[in-house]
Amino acid sequence: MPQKRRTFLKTTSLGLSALATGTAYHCQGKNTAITNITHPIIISTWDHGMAANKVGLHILKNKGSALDAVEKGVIVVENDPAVQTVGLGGFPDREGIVTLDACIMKGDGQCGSVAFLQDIKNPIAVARKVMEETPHIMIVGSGAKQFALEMGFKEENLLTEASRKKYEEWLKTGIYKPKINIENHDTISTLALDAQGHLAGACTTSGAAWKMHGRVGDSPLIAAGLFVDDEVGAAAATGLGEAVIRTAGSAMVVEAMRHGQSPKEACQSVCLRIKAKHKEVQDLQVGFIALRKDGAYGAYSLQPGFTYALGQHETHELYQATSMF
Ligand code: SD4
Repeated sequence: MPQKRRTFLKTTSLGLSALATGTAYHCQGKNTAITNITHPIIISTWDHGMAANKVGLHILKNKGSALDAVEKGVIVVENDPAVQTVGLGGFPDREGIVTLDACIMKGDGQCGSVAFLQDIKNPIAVARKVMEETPHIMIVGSGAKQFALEMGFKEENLLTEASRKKYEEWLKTGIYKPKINIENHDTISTLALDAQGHLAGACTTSGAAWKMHGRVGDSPLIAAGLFVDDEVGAAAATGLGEAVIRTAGSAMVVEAMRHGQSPKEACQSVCLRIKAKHKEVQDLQVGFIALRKDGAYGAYSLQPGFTYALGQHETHELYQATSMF
C-alpha cells in the first residue's frame, strides 16, 4: 500500500481552487452559500479517493448535488472488495465479523448515520436513508440492519476470502496494536462543493481491523468523523477514531475555519490538539481533509503517508498531505 501511494503523488499543503474567483469569504456570515461557483470540487481521503472522486466529479459537472456526488463516490469504494478497510471485503473485528460505520451530512445540517452494521455492503446509502426517511440521525446494530432490509437493501456476506485469510493470520498472535496508515485503517471520507454552492460529506469504513466486537469509531459520528456547514466549510477525518472522538475533530476543523483559519491551518490546529491529548503519538495517525465554502481546500496529518485525492475541472490528482512528524 505505501508503495502504491507514492505513484502520481504531488506535494501540496493548501489549494485555492479557481472556482470562486471574485467571491468574498465572510467567516462569520449567515446564509452565505456562494452562488457563483463555476467549477465544483471534490476531495477524498487516501488513494482510493481517486475512484470516488471520478464518479463524484462527473455528477457535479452535470449539475448534480454535492450529496449525490459524495454518496455515489464512496459507494464505488464500498463495493470494491480489494479495499479491505471499507464496505465489502473490509477486515473483520476480533470475532471475525465485518461491522461497518458510516455517516453523511449536508451543509444545511441534515445528516444520517449507521454504526455496527452487518451484512449490508453500502452503509453510506443506509445512512442517507436514515437522514431522508426517518426522524432520527443515527441507527445502530441490528436496528440498522433491520431498517436497511426494510429499505430494500440486500443482505450479503461481507467477509471475503482475502480478508478471512488475513484475519486467520492475525489470530495466530491475536495482538491488537493499531498501526495506522500501514494495514488496518483507511476510511474513505469525501467532501464536495456543488455548482449551487452547497457542501456535503460522506464517511464510511469497516473501522479498525480486529477491533473489539461492538466497537464504534469516529467515522459514523457527526462532529467527529465528519462535519459540514454551508456557512463555513466541511471537514472529515481518518485515522484512529478514538483520538478523533476525543477532540470532536471534524467539527473543530470547521470551527477553526469559521474563525478565520485556512483549511490547512484548521486541520493542523486540530492535529496539534490531538497530539497534546496523547502521550504516545509514535504510532498514532490522524489525518483531516477540509474544504471551505469558497473552494479552498487543505489537509494535514500527524504521521507522514496520508494521501488525499482532489478532483476539479478536468483533472484528478493525488496529493501527499503535510504531516506533523
Ligand atoms: C476508525 N477512523 O474506525 C476509523 C478508521 C480510519 O483510516 O479512519 N482509518 O477508527
